[in-house]
Amino acid sequence: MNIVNKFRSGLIKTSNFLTSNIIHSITSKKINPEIIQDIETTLISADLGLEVTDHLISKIKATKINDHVDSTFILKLLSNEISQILLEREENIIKTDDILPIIFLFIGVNGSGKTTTIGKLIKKIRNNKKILVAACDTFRAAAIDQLKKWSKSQGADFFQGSINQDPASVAYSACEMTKNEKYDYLIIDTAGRLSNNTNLLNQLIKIKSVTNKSAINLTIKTILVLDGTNGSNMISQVETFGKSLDVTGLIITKLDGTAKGGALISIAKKYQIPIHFVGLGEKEDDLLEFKANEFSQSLLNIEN
Ligand SMILES: Nc1nc2c(ncn2[C@@H]2O[C@H](COP(=O)(O)OP(=O)(O)O)[C@@H](O)[C@H]2O)c(=O)[nH]1
Ligand SMILES: [Mg+2]
Repeated sequence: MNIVNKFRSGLIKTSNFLTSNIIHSITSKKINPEIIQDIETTLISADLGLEVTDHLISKIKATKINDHVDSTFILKLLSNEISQILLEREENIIKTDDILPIIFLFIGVNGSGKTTTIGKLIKKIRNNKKILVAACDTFRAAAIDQLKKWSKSQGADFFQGSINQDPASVAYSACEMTKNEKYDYLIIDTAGRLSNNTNLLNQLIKIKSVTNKSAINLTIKTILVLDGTNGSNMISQVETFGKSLDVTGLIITKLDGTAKGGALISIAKKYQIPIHFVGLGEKEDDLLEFKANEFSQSLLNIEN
């Protein structure tokens, strides 16, 4: 399957919701307040958020009253406008001028898809590179096993501490190993659930600070993984994690399982944080580099 078709099939729930409702709304060739209202409701329901919705509606209103308007016209207009918003967030997780080694610190709430995404990411970046994966979710044996399985199957080396060991000390050892054994990439997996948010954040801050100490002058990327099925609730997570940790990039998972995929657009408009990948399934190839045009065209079912 080519990349456009992968986006299309992965985003089908949100896409079907948006396109069928919008097509249904266009009841005349001239845009009238009722049509506008209907489209607005659809955009809000798909979690595009007020800001993006207002922006898109203003663009629809600006179309000339004499213009022959049909659903294809409206879907194309929306796709183009959304694409423009998203283009600014398109950025590879590894840039051509990045100096190796790179440390990726994966953060996010429990179940957001961190471990699975790390597994998929190894396949994306492994091309002749030496990769170490470190299990800093040290509280659950099952979490360590899950990460180990992904690492082994995708060809990365695996580092773990003992169960319940301080995750920051595991991270520190992994950084030292990365330098000493000349790894190109270190990927650190973390826990997403602690007794409360403050504890979780404090622990992540500690992991980051020891990583900084061991890896002075190395590139550290802090990647926040968000569960796309949470729709607009993802925003509060960007706020919470972003406040204490300098988040350098986002990965939004499980967009295959929701009709609220529009929340990605709302986040793209609200935060100047690159979106590196989207997760569109549970398998190893279901992680797609985020592409603004492919994303918006798939969402509104526009042929290129
Ligand atoms: N449908 C779907 N499921 C996903 C995706 N990413 C992860 N998952 C599933 O979400 C669940 C939680 O993922 P996991 O990686 O363990 O989350 P973690 O707690 O953040 O490490 C697992 O069952 C994954 O298979 C995705 O993009 N699409
Ligand atoms: Mg995990």
